[in-house]
Amino acid sequence: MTRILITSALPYINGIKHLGNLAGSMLPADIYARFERMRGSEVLYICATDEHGTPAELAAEAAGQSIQDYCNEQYELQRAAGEGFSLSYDWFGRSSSQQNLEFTQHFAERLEAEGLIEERTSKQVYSIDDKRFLPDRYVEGTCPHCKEEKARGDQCDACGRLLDPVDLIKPYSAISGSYNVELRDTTHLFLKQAKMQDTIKGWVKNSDQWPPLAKSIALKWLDEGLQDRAITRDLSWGIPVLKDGKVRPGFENKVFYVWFDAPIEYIGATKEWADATGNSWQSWWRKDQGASDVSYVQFMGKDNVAFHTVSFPITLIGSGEPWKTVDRLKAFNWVTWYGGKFSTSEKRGIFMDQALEIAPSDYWRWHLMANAPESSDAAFTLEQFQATVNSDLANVLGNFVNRITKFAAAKFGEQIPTGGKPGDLETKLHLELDSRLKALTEYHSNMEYRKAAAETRAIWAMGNEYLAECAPWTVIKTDQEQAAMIVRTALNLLVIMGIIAKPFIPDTADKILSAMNVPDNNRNWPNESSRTLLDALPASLPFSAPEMLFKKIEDEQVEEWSKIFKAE
Ligand code: B3M
Ligand code: ZN
Repeated sequence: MTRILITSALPYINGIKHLGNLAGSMLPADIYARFERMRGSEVLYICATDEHGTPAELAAEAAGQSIQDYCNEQYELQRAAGEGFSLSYDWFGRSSSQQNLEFTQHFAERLEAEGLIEERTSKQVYSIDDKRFLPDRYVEGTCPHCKEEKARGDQCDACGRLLDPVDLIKPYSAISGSYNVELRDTTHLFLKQAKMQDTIKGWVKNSDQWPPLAKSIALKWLDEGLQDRAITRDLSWGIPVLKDGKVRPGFENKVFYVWFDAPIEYIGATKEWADATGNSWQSWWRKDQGASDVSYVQFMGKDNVAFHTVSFPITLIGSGEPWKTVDRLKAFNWVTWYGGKFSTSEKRGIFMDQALEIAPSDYWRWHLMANAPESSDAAFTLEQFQATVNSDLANVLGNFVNRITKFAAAKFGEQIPTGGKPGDLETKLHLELDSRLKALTEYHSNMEYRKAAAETRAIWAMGNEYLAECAPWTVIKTDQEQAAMIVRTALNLLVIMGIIAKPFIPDTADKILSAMNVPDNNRNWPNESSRTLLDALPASLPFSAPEMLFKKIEDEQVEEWSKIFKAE
């Protein structure tokens, strides 16, 4: 059996994520996990909240809460939002866990033993008024590249460049707003990334299963030459830095940098899962303990690629231990809000909890993946959301389910009718279905979500086309048996339509399959010829016509939502 480890980038703890975050990591990972489970792979799908670093501290401060309380509360909200979107994590952990602390300290110790870590003293921004160093997002100022005036110390949102706080022009404290800052010496652990340049380059070049977007970002990064980087910070919230089992002298007020411990939490969360369920985490992560036959797939937005293709692999490979590294990495561009940015701080766009208040999760899942930001950014608009839901879900799928189940129930009662022999139209149907199912399976395996959604929609549309061609409502006037065969074929087709819908719209798919009385163990990904599939439902099996599956989105709703969410 194929064993597949799936991780989606860990959402920061600082507030519920918006639809763009969802579409660029958690949702596609869930679709891949569901598809692989359906075809019999042993899947472990792991995610967690990313709880350390300055984003968490600043958000807690703004909320007037202690950081621990803030994280506890936000973790619950994010977990609930994930559940609301039917994200089928095997485990949703927390990077503040004891497990992650232990792994993070372990890796630092290994890297130091391998000669890849050393203490270095460098200049950092210090706020005289706040009486503290200002790492990363604690300092803001003018971007040296694009001159944006509110760039953050770690990254400029305007031009997307990663920054070092000391490079900001006119820096000021994000805590007090004070410009009374200076550069002061401070000592940190540095990871000697430059030393790993050739090893990592060789590893990236050998990674033959990465889609182009991930590979080009990694190679660009490597071509610029790897820089050594500090992996500790002058902060109190985070994972303590040890030496020989005790706090490292001089590091009493320092912790590991969030980007050092966050990817390690993929392993930490796996151990959280293993500890809670009595499973082995080693068989997923240690190549000397069974993980060499695991296929490891990561999902993330494009801004996270460098950390996953360069920094985290340096941690894993540099440790000198046989850790599993990523085999396939699926990266996404941005979903934009009417062409502009979704923004957590400015509350621009729709957030996961708000989305569920106005429409069922399947509507969002379908729309976001049918328009996934794969080859370029994708603009979200409420008008397009309405159009996709109404046409694909209500008109194509919903309409077929409704027509065929109502007609079958009215003419033959609520059970699969018997009699009649399949003819030319059924042969044509199963040939087309065979080739479409083959294409669909390939798109899912290749993690090509726009194409997978388009193919899914095309299979749904086959139902309405088949009925239009066979016209059972006419046939039944003269040939009861022939009409029974058409209805039976269409009901079998409906089951296939429900099964292939599952990765994208699991809640609706289950409604369809339950109405058709398809047992759980018969809901696997189709891999036999569709000639068999189109005659799979046992004669006289009872079914019930499902209630209306989708409600069309009306223009008035779009208008109302546009006002609430400042759509422009
Ligand atoms: N939390 C950044 C983000 O949410 C970061 C990802 C960590 S993945 C290990 O975009
Ligand atoms: Zn900039």
